[in-house]
Amino acid sequence: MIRSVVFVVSLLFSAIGLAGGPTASPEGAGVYIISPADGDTVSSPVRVVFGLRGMGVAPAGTDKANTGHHHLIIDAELPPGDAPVPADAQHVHFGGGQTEVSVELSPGEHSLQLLLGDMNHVPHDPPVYSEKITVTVK
Ligand SMILES: [Cu+2]
Repeated sequence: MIRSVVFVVSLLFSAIGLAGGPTASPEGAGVYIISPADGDTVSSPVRVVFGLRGMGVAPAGTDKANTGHHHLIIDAELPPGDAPVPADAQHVHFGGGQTEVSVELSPGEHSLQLLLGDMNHVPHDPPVYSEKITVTVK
């Protein structure tokens, strides 16, 4: 049972090209969106609160094991795991070590997902990312 789960998870990683970068993440590390909840109807600007377990938040450029900074992926798939996270309207960096943001979103459905990056904005190995949630902006 466990073996088949591991197999499926590794298939998922390869399917979406997430190999991870040179910086290791510890076992049990996880990132998650505290607020809003999946399926919520919200008004813009939307306050998004980031949660992290098993690792610490550090500003970009900080060379410290088991730390990273948040990236909010908006209406996009996860980027490649072995390259710096793009910086654009759909890939927002929190290189200052921020753990929440107020983001302007147009009315309609939007997806939100968190991806942790190392000091060089590259995802860890294995990559640390949240479930993708969907919110509706009224
Ligand atoms: Cu970054």
